[in-house]
Amino acid sequence: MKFLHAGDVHLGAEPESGTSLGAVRKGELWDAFRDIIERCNKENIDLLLLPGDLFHSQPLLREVKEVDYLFGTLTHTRVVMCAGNHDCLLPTSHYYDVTFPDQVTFLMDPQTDSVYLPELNTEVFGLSYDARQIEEARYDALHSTDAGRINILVAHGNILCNDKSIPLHRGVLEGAGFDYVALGHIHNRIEVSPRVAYSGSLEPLNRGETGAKGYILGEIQKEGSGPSKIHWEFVPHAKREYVPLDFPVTAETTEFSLCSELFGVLRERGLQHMYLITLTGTRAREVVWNLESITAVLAKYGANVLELADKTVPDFPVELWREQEQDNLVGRFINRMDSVEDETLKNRALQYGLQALLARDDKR
Ligand SMILES: [Mn+2]
Repeated sequence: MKFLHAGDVHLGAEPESGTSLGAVRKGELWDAFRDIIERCNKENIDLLLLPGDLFHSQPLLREVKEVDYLFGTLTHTRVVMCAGNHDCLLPTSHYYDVTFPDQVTFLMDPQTDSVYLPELNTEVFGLSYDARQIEEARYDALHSTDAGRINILVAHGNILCNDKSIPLHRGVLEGAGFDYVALGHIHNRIEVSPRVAYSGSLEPLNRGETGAKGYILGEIQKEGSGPSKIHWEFVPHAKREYVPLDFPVTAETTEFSLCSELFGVLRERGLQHMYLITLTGTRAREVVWNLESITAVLAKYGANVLELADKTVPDFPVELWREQEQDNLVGRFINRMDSVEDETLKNRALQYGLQALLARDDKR
């Protein structure tokens, strides 16, 4: 039985809204979901598991209808889904206004629900959020009932901390007799155990969601009532990643050379990605980076630099000034810093102190 587990699709979200990427990203979230449906068809996936937050918020009617249409294009795959905290089943939910095709099961009961799919000898358990916040450990009551079947749980909750969503407990999940537990809610991919996993978000939804995003593709083999064999892997799929990047400069780096070198690195890593860059290292002391203009130049080349921070320090000739400037404040400051024992602290104090002194005099 081949399954595809896609958690936290968050359709309708607009990451980077208010920037030039906003509308693009909103569309890419839908593209990513369409890709999933296409992959299900191409590879004859038996079961698509959507463990909540398919939508980012209460879906619009036209959005539910789009999903309904896409589900209708599935040629082989059965779908089991539930509502998470973001798309919870409030009485006014447009989820109630559409009847998904027969191959889709929406586990809507807020306490305990399941569906048996005889052609797959598989029973899928789960429940749907009926409120944005639920602190009761509702999944703790769910367990497999027939060891002759493949038993799967789709669950939306938090195994790491209490964030007013349903708390999950590793021991309980592992002991409830499930062949696989498809988790949603945490946007990082987490392998809780060989049979319990978060796929993470399908696409990164904010700048904190760095690294590869995608879905889980797996297969379960079961014969008789003995334990099943399972194999699954994470498949990176997101159109773009948020990439944090430290970029070291030297005293030789000029603004033009920086743009050129940085562009080389970004092109190598992929121009589609969204970069969060920190300049590090030692710059020539006369250099003042114009971060806005660097970002604009890189944008002109087609690179998405969303953040550019300057943590470089100026290259002061401390030893030379210690002698040359000993009769003034600069020299006296350098000599006084000798009493600081911690080398890192001393260097940082020298950098900041000299910058402040020189800015005051504007001499150098
Ligand atoms: Mn959630």
